[in-house]
Amino acid sequence: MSLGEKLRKAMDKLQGSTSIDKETVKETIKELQRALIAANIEATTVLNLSKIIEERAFGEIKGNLSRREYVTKITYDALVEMLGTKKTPSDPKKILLCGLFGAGKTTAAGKLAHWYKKRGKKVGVICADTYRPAAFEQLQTNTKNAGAEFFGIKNEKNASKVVKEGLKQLKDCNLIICDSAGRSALDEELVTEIKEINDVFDADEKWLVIGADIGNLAKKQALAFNNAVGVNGVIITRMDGSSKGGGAIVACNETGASVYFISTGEKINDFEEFDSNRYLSRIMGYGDLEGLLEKAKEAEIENMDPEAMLSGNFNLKMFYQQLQATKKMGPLNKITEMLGMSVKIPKEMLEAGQEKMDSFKIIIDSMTEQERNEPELINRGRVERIAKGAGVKETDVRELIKQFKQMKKMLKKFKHIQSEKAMKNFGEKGISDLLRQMQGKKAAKKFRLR
Ligand SMILES: Nc1nc2c(ncn2[C@@H]2O[C@H](COP(=O)(O)OP(=O)(O)OP(=O)(O)O)[C@@H](O)[C@H]2O)c(=O)[nH]1
Ligand SMILES: [Mg+2]
Repeated sequence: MSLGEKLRKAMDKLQGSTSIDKETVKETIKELQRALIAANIEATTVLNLSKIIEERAFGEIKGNLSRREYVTKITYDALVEMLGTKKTPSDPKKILLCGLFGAGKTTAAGKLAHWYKKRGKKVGVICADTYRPAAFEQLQTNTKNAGAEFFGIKNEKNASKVVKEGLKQLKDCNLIICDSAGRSALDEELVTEIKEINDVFDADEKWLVIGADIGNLAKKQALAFNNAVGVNGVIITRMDGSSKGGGAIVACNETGASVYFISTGEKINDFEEFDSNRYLSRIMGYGDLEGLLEKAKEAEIENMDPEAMLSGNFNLKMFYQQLQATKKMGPLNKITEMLGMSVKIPKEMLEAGQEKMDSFKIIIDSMTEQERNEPELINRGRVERIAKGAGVKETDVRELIKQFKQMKKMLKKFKHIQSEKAMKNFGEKGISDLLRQMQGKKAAKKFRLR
């Protein structure tokens, strides 16, 4: 039985029991532990996961979920966390690929070049493998297939020299990928070479390429390469052939180096961004969980904290949530209306169709975490990059930012008026009643405690 099937079996235990009590949760955890230990996942990680589930299982349920749905959801979330939730960097400048013999570095270099090129980057690839005779031609072909620029010096033995020259030749590229040579083990020779390359190349991203078949041994390798050059990301290859992929992913995540991509075959398109949620639902065959997760997400929106929105830290994530909530129940409009205030939500915002909402979501997803939190950083260059990444027009990105700014301005006004006028018109109880109606008890209670 694969890891996915075993995890599924543990979750089914939860679904099959008549009531959810401490005993059921304990049984589920035990089953999960068996599945994870059998996949050679480290005991500390397994215990950590068990503790998280135990602690959260009887917490306060948000929204309209049953206890069974709630425990399923927190268990699923804990597994997703274990697999890592860091997003693939959207704007890397230089990526150094390292790894042992035959791990799939040269193949991954071409796939990465293709992946980022499709997202609007001008990509160059340097062949710093001066060790294996056919490396030059192999990488040159892969790069050509990706539609990226290639640099290498045939018969040159000094890898650092190639990198130095490559950086000069590819200076017009906004992403440079460097493929390095592999060895059968991380020996002194390889460490010295990769360190030298790293010094000259000065990469912002240093990614280890490993095959899924090594399972939890991935941890040892990730730590060793981390010692040599400071690995911050991982590409796991041969996910098509192995059942140990889960072990390798968890093992890398334990070292703090997140899995960014998985490779599922030899062809250029057999490559995807790693998404722990998607991965987990796939290995567990959990299509039916989608509905539940969607329901939980809606509950989160309904539980949005109005105070956080008014705190001045309003950002694009909250904007998106608010747009969804506004569409559903129009809460802000209702408040402003009832308070007799002149601030109104722009009509186009309320009338945004589902298509627009989806496009806003893709645009926000294409931003970096920093951009989502500090949208004022988004200048012309960034607009261009985000639009390319999201596959939309630049005017769409600008429209989103415009609407965000309008809402932020409105919230500022609202905060100002809220304290003076609201009290006069409604009194404290009136407002908390209104908030309770719209956002649930918690928000109302918070308001009263102000
Ligand atoms: N099935 C499968 N094969 C892969 C995958 N990735 C790479 N390969 C194959 O694995 C072999 C080795 O891949 P390379 O990209 O040359 O590996 P490398 O790390 O550059 O190897 P060295 O440069 O010799 O260290 C090739 O035959 C690839 O086609 C994958 O995800 N799945
Ligand atoms: Mg190679």
